[in-house]
Amino acid sequence: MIIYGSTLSPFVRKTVVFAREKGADFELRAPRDPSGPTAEFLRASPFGKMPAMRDGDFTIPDSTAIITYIDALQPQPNLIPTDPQARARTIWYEEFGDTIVAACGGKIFFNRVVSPRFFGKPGDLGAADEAQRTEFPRLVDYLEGILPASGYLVEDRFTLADIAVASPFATMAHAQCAVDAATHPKTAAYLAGILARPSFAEVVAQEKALLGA
Ligand SMILES: N[C@@H](CCC(=O)N[C@@H](CS)C(=O)NCC(=O)O)C(=O)O
Repeated sequence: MIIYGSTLSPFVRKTVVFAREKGADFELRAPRDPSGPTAEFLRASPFGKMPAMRDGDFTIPDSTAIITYIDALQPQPNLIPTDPQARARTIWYEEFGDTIVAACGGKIFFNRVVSPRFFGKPGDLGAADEAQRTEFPRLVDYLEGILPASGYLVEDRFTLADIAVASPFATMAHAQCAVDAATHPKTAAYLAGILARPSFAEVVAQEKALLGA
């Protein structure tokens, strides 16, 4: 199986960490070369979004679709609960990570890191600061209010919910936007615990090396 993308993207990181936790056999392949998106990446991702995946002749884009495929191929270890309410809550937290957290993170990471480093253009630092000042506090206030004492979002065990929520926070941490343990101790401890898992920590260490951080 080939996963196309860079784990600096929260969606790619989510997919890669899920695949690693499943013990799936995959290769992470760059979606671009110096001339732009590669033809093989575009065959798997018609709109050029990462991640995308190829397994033999089968191709599919989108982190949630790829995760659904991997989970169907390899149900164990179970990371998407089967109990109806726990399953629904897991998908809500995935959506929270993918849309609400990643929307804030995108403004911060794109303008502070991606634009200047990868596109050679100054980012809109005002937009990044504004997102950190107005959007970020709502995210951490929400988590601080709902995090269970177990340190896991659903069923008091590690699930896709934890992967999906922690991933965009890892992206923001690369852009000087981290949770303050003094004001949000539960959220800071929660993210530290999830991101310390080898599936996350090894990937984030490679990203830091790439960014020279
Ligand atoms: N819903 C998609 C979102 C994918 C996405 O927006 N990826 C971004 C990187 S974070 C991308 O490829 N952007 C490039 C572009 O829009 O051209 C998923 O979960 O995979």
